[in-house]
Amino acid sequence: MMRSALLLSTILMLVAPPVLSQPEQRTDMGEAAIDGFAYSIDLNADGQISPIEMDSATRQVFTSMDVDEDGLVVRNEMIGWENGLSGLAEFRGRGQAYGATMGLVFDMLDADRSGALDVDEHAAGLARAWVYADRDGNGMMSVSEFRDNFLVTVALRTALTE
Ligand SMILES: [Ca+2]
Ligand SMILES: [Ca+2]
Ligand SMILES: [Ca+2]
Repeated sequence: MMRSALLLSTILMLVAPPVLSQPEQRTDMGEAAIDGFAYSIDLNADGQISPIEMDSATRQVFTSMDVDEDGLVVRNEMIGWENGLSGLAEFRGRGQAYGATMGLVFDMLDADRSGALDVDEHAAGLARAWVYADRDGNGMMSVSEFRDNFLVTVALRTALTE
């Protein structure tokens, strides 16, 4: 728990100072991709990502990251995920930052430090991130909470732009 909290604060420190959302960010490819993730997770399009929607998304993501289909996701599978933003990061000369930041996300999700995630470990870690992102505590992660406070989103933005 302490280790997770430390990694999370490390990642959050990387984005300090908090960037106020600016209208032109929406035309940024990274921001557009983040919005695309939000809309694909929000299956019933109510602007809120429920725990069930989150869990369903994490399981789909896990399957698509597990390229060798051994039921485990290792660090390089997460960093190289084809639906992630590694291509955009490379294009911007941010490949190294992307790898390092996604490596931190991997470490945070790898609760038992085995060097690999199983599907439930991955889902449980992202469920914790969901709880953290629900800043107003209303039991739902809104799309804006997802954009601004969800660990993976924050990490992706950091990797691409900071
Ligand atoms: Ca929803
Ligand atoms: Ca695998
Ligand atoms: Ca909320």
